[in-house]
Amino acid sequence: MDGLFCFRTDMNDLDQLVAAASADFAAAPTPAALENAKARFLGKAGRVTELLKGLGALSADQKKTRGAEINQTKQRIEAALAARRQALAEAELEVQLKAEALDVTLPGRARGLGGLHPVSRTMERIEAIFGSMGFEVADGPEIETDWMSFTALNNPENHPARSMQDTFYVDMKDEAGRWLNLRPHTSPMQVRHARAHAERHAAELARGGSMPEIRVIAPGRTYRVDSDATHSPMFHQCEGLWIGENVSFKDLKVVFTEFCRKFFESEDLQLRFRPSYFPFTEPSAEIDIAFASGPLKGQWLEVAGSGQVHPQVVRNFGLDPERHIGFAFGMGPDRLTMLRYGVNDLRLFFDGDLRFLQQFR
Ligand code: 2NM
Repeated sequence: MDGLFCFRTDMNDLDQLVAAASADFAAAPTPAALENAKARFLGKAGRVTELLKGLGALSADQKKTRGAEINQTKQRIEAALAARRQALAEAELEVQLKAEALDVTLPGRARGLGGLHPVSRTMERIEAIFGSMGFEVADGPEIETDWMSFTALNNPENHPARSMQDTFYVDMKDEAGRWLNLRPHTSPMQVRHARAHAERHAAELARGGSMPEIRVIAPGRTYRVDSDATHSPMFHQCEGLWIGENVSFKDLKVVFTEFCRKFFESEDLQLRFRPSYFPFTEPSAEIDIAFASGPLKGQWLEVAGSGQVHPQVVRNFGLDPERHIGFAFGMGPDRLTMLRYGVNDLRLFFDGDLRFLQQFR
């Protein structure tokens, strides 16, 4: 006999059965244990079923009364079972909620904020300013042929720029049997752009017609065998080219002065064109600027090289230098970035140290 039957003697056998079931259910710690307890009372061989089987021995009247009492008992046990099931489910949910609790007041784990590299920002500024003056942006390969990097630009065959001390070569030859190079300046993009332009308008030109002006800048990575605080083997250049029928040095001055004022956000900036030499321009000039205020006030700083495009270079564009003239210039966006932000070591830009780069975000 189950000991639990004896804990309240004032109850009849059916009340005691309900109490025993409730106690068993309450003692079941898990839903699985509860289903086992249920089987002991309501299952095929359970206590309630046993009681129902006992009805057969009773008279019709007793059967009716006792049958109704057993059915009530069964309903009370089922109600106790349902209550315990619900309590267990709620407890389980409570445990789960505790385990998966989220402190919504914790600071978020922010995704690292990306940002443009300072030199990329300079490039974008340069493109925007020249864009506002009607310049297109050229593109081109970083691995170039000897003709594009040197010959087209009027470099003599024995020019030192061609030497391995200055230019990186790639272990592969071009169609002319010359080693390919990592372009040492962005001029090849200008040459490719100008030649494509000339070819596009060749038919009109042959008929004596005119061609739209070439007005383009060529920004990009360039490579030279050079490495110290102010030179990186990979650096950036942005060159500009304006070719038309009546484009003069005066236009170069206007365009470049406008560029410097916009780029350095200074209207009282001074410019100086200092005679110089490049194989691809004649005459040639270095462009110096001086700020009217700030830490560099009054100091002449070289920011670009420039000149009227050499007739041989115009010919290499596929154009007639008697008809098409213009100017070109070249500058270093890395140096412009150093000037604009007051950075004194170029290598910082290319070390990839986020502590440095994040300051420009
Ligand atoms: C410079 C200085 C002067 C230049 C020349 C050309 C081209 F393609 F027209 F020949 N592009 N860039 C040039 C002229 C570059 O950099 C210091």
